[in-house]
Amino acid sequence: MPASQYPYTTPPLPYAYDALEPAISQETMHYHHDKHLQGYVEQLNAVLIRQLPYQEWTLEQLLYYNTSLPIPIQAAVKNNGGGVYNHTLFFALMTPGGAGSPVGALARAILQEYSTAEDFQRAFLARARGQFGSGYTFLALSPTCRLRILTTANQDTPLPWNCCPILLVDNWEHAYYLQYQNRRAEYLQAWWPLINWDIAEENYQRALLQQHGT
Ligand code: MN3
Repeated sequence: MPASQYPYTTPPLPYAYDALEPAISQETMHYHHDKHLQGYVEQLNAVLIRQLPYQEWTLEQLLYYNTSLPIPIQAAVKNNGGGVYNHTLFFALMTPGGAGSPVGALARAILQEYSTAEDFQRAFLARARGQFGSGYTFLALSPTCRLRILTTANQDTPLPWNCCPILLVDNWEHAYYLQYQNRRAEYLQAWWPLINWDIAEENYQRALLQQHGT
């Protein structure tokens, strides 16, 4: 996670705004990155500006230990910090063209948990299609190092459940409505081939280290 401490900055996209076309339009990427993510960054900084002790915490700590924060700032930190965390992961996990299918140790772990890569894809996309309201669908590593498909509402992350995110998709309407209107299933089908499986593998390796260390 780049710049994961106060003051937060908006990480630039690792590709051009139009690089994911036609699956995700340049206009969608401009709004999503420059307005939505930028907004979460600014609001998180505004919440923390007078919270000196918590400026020293990492973004992960703010989310993981959210209920240890002063009650008046808990919700704002969870919502805006989660918005920064989730969007940073989400944008990094896409790439023009995509790598096609899982690679490395993550690919082997997926085959252990789901019998084929296609079964995993079906299960993941079914959860994403079926999610009620705004939120995310994650592939995450459980405390016992098992792969789990999870959904969170709003900008919540799986961190408070001791689960480390590996892959996620943004199911908020702002992620697709300009292009797909209410057709979330079409958006999800178009998103899948964009997944940067090299980054997913990096996230998996980091998650393994984190879960073994706890
Ligand atoms: Mn979003």
